Amino acid sequence: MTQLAEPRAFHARTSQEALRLVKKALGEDAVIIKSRSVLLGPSKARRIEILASAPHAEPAYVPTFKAAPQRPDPLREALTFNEVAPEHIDHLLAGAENGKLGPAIESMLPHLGSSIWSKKTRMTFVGPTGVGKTTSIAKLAAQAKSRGLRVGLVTIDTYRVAAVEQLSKYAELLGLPFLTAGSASELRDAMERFQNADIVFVDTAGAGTWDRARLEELNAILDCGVAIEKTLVVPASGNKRDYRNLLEGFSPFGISAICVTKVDETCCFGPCFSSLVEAQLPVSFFGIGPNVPSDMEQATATRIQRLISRKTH
Ligand SMILES: Nc1nc2c(ncn2[C@@H]2O[C@H](COP(=O)(O)OP(=O)(O)OP(=O)(O)O)[C@@H](O)[C@H]2O)c(=O)[nH]1
Ligand SMILES: [Mg+2]
Repeated sequence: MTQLAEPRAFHARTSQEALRLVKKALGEDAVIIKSRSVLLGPSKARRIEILASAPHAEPAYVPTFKAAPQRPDPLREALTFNEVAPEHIDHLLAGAENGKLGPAIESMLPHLGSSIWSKKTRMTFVGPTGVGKTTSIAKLAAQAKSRGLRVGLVTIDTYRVAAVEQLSKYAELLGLPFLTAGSASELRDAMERFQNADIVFVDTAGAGTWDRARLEELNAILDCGVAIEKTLVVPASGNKRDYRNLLEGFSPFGISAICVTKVDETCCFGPCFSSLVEAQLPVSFFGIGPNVPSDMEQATATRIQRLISRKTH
């Protein structure tokens, strides 16, 4: 039988860092009692607080009967079934409140569902081929228009005729102005022409992380002298290695947010969730189907809880 020592509080900017502090101070077997997000110090900086104890054996008491087998925790089983990383399962369960994982998820993923609807947003979607960059831009452009914002569309994916046609077709359907740009100076010109727009979306050609030349070319065009926020688009289905490779491959771009697409197509969201937690980047949107504009929603802890605690595929 084990007994817990007096709990101690650990603070850090991210849950990973806080967990590292816990393990360093109390060892690998440390028991996490609670995890939450707190405002610390005079600057009111947001920090993750983990309350943890070191277990230590109680030598005096030796049970003479066989301990009853522990009942399996259905929530732990569901999280395992959905392949959430074991350390994230512990963290989620430590922060669970009456089976609700929302606060724990929010403490693990900073700036979930961050809004882009403020004025003067200039953003581009980058990512591998076929992941849903153009469709996501069309969905968001339509939503922005319906909020009364002035929207401009640009594509720098000018190699493929079909790619230009795809976005120009959406622009026509949505009644939005559309420009193409094949170089940094053309992109700067396009941004100048759209200077009165509230939101400008820039579509890019898909690029695999192994294709360094293509990635560098893409980065060179986007480096046009106008600040453009870069959202990395990743599919909801994948394994941990694929995600790590993607995030590392695109990190030289200075990614400011992640949009997860094809959430409707995954039957195992755990690897995506755990990779997002490791990335510690704002997760802005979820693509939940192919329909424009309806199948795009701001990322929420509620949707994530549903995805990682499903009991059937
Ligand atoms: N089910 C589902 N399909 C999606 C979603 N987002 C995009 N798609 C589909 O995925 C396919 C590829 O979408 P695109 O937007 O052309 O992908 P892309 O990243 O722009 O592709 P490239 O420009 O070729 O790199 C299309 O058939 C879309 O309808 C989604 O959230 N769910
Ligand atoms: Mg595209």
